Amino acid sequence: MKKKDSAKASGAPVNDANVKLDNLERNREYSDGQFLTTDQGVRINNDHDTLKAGERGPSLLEDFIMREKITHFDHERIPERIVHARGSGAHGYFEAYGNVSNYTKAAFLNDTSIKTPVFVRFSTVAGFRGSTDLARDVRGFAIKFYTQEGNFDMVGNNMPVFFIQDAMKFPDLIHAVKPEPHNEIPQAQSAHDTFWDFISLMPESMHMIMWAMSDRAIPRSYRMMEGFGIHTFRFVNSEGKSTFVKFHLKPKLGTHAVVWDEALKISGNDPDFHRRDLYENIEMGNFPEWEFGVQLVPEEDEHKFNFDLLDPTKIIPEEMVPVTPIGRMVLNRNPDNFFAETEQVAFHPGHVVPGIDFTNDPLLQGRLFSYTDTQLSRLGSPNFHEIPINRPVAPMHNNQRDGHMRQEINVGKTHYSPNSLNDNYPAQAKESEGGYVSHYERVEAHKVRERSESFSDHFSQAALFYNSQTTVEQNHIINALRFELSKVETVAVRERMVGLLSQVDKKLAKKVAEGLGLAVSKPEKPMNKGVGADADQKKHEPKPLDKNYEPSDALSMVKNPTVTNTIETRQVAFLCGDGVSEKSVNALKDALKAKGASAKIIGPHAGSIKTDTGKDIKADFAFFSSSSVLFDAVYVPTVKSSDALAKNDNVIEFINNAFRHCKVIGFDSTMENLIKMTSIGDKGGMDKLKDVPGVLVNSNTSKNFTDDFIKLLGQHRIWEREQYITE
Ligand code: HDD
Repeated sequence: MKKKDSAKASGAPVNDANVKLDNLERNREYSDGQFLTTDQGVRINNDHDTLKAGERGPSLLEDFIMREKITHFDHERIPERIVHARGSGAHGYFEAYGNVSNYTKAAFLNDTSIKTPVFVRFSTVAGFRGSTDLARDVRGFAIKFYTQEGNFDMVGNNMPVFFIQDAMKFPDLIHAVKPEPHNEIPQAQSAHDTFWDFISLMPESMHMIMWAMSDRAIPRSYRMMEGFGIHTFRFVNSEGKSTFVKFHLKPKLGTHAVVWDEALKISGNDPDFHRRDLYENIEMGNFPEWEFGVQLVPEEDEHKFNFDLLDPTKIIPEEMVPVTPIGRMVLNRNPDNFFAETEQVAFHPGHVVPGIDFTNDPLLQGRLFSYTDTQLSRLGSPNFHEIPINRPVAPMHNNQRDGHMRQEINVGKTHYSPNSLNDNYPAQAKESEGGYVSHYERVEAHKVRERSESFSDHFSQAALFYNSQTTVEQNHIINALRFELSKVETVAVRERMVGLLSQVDKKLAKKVAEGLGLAVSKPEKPMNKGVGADADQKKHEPKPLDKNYEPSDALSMVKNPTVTNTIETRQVAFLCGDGVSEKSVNALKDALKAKGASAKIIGPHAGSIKTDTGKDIKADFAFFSSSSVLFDAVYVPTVKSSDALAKNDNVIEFINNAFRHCKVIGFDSTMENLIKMTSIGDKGGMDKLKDVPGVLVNSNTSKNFTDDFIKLLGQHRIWEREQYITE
């Protein structure tokens, strides 16, 4: 690619100053107009044929060009991340609203004139690098803020809690969820024995299980997910006063998911669904945006809650402590090279800047060790901070030296401190000069290997989450648990899980048990095997449900106060055929475009389709290479060859799936013979269709068809439709 084209082609506004992008420029390579060379810069005359003794003779060892090419290829792979191997990244920026200087001295959160560059990587957790995007899984949401005071990484997820309370259990959790060790089955799924065996013995995971079984685990798009820092961190202001803080990101497009049957089908139709969606939208200039917010808790209120702020399996309900917006984050540029940027980026919750500090959350404390350690084996050297995507934009000087693949050429003869030969440079910075000073926290305690008793309420917030959902969302949780546990072969594990669920909600447990052909036996004391051998079992017995929690709308995607009816960036499939009414197509297409959505033309073949006026319109996809699960809604305009559509199994399946997945479906009234062939057809004839939620018929009498279609599309899904679905 030519140098001058790169920013434009990747969707970035060319004049959008981003110091990190300038910082990357010195490493970019543009081969346009250049000769092919070896790694040593020698021009290559022929890289198609090996050097041989005669045209049909043996290859010669002296062929340095062939040896270099093959050797480099042999070493192209690095170990994938042990978790979060599958991911997608993008560049962007963060702008502060400038309202938190009382709480933190972090300049990038206070100075409204600074546009802080960011690189964000979204991921699934369990699957390998090549696994499907639509696995039921937690999504990683990791942000590197290249601030002027050094890099700050928020290494979060799209769910605000975690499975375990202590980092010591992380290897066990991951071993349990990854494919089973004897046969490496299943890929990117928690629906198997070892995962649920572990979970059934770890009641502390129940809150996270509710989130992971909810539709949050199958997002519609990375652009439509919330992000959470999960742990309680500390803000520290210029007077040294600390305030507890939880980080939140709220997507401008709302938080949305697909449905489970759809997720399964997307995995087959387009395993790169989320990756493609992120990439394409950034290329099209639909820059994803989030509002960055914080929940702030004064230090003196630390013990005011009925849970422990240090326990990462707990949220602070937003109704108790509202989220204060403090800035916005926009992603506006795709990486130039997946490996160099998305694969080599290395995040670490321990990368903090002055004004942000840790708490004693034992999960966070363990993470502070793990992330540097893992980069040493994944990226192979303590110099991973020098990889272009990882290096800060803030100046970097220290006495760390050498090691594999060192890039920097440190000039001078001192690399120790104190030194007198270089006036003791690089010099330590006083706090007033921006030196990082850890929060002055008093710690006085016995050395113990123990869990705090204040971490023992494992069910109340699980129940809070479940009770805050709409009936539709609750049903999805029940169905997810049925699906997952029905894949567990060991009946005792299923039974233990039903027992744990009954501690959260009896009706939930009963419905899951029905799906498994089990009865809910009388509630037994839940097992907690996640304690030390000499631990006082009584002390760690899970506490009974705390009934003081009020349901929280912020936990439901449907009732969420930030829910928006925007249809921006949504894609509507237009099922067309030769002789399609140009007027019908253009009417809805233009109306969608005006609201920021788009139409995709699906036809009987690739290439062009002839309209009723003889014009050609380009088909984006063919019936045989597409599926309604890849779109947000479906429209069937008047098509002359309507019989051909009515007889096409792909078209029928397209519409039936859209119906099953509760998507808006619009038909021109002329398409009656097609409607009759679909599962909508048996809902009682054309005149009854107006009673079927989310199915619109466009006739001369229904002037508001486009308005109604757009309004329903803005609801994301027509959940009332689920009454027609039997599973
Ligand atoms: Fe972790 C990667 C998020 C607990 C150990 N983690 C990783 C990534 C995300 C998270 C988003 C991918 C970053 C990227 O895109 O490169 N991890 C979390 C969250 C946790 C959490 C939100 C709990 C609140 N993680 C956690 C624990 C440990 C780790 C308790 C170990 C004790 N995580 C790792 C790791 C990874 C990682 C092994 C793999 C690749 C990497 O770090 O760079 O070190």
